[in-house]
Amino acid sequence: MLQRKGCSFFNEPRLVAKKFLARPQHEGVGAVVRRSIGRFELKYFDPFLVLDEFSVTAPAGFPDHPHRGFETVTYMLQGAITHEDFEGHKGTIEAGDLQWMTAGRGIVHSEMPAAQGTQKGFQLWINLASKYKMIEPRYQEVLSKDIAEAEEDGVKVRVIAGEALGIKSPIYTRTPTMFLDFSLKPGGHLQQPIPKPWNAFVYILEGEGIFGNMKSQPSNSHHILLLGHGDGLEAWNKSSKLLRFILVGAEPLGEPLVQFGPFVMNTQEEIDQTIHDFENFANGFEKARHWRSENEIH
Ligand code: FJE
Ligand code: FE
Repeated sequence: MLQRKGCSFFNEPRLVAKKFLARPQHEGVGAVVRRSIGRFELKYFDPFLVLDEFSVTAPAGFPDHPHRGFETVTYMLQGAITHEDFEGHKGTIEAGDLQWMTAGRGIVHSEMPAAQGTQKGFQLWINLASKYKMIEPRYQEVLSKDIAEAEEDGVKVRVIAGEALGIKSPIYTRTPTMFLDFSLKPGGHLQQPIPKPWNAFVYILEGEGIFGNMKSQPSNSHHILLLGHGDGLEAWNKSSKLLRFILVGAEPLGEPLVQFGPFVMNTQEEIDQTIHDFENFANGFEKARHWRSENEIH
């Protein structure tokens, strides 16, 4: 049995079941994303629909587009993104900030660079259970300074969602989810519990790490590691540089999925209805009739 300091512990470390390199591809208008989940080899990792490590330089961006049936989580690494939606909700997500957007029945918005240079971050799309797909849209926004951090023995964590090193995030997740941003100094060793029934992955941002088993091959940046069965993750930084990665996990929904671009429902009928609603400005898309974002007007 592995025992961590404090009271959390686990018995069965998860091993790396699959590993992919996320290569750059074009999305939005002129933007580049490294898409790991959502590309054809890995269409869906229940409940995760898309994981993009994005890189956007003006005038590129993600102009006016809709969402229905899931949540988008935007976590900025560098620069800033301005967002604006059809209800008049707007703001800027800066480096280290988080936006957890529950699109529910419908959001139409734009996401564009707010600064010079390159804006970098993660966008994760998390599916909603059928009973929550048509809920009212909701935002949870946290500034970098308000994201809880903990550090212990060369392991630093920023707790975006869920709990780590005894710290809990205030983010409410409709689909139970953990999202942790770890930095391990050279020599750092991490043991992080993950609920057994959950699907979980690691995405490496910077440096080189060993995941799952001390004797496994090292993995480096822009790789996604899908974790196998177990109740926790062990990771080691045996290199001479900083290792930074995100660990994300969530309870799988186990529901049928029909996706048409930014609309994610359970059946083809619901997708047909969604396209009808969007084209006719109905059932949550009413405000799309007369709305254009500022960047589309100028
Ligand atoms: C979208 C294509 C897209 N990844 N990362 C089609 F690119 C998008 C989209 C994004 C996106 C936005 C940001 Cl800020 C960061 C992203 C894809 O907006 F919604 C559809 N439908
Ligand atoms: Fe969007």
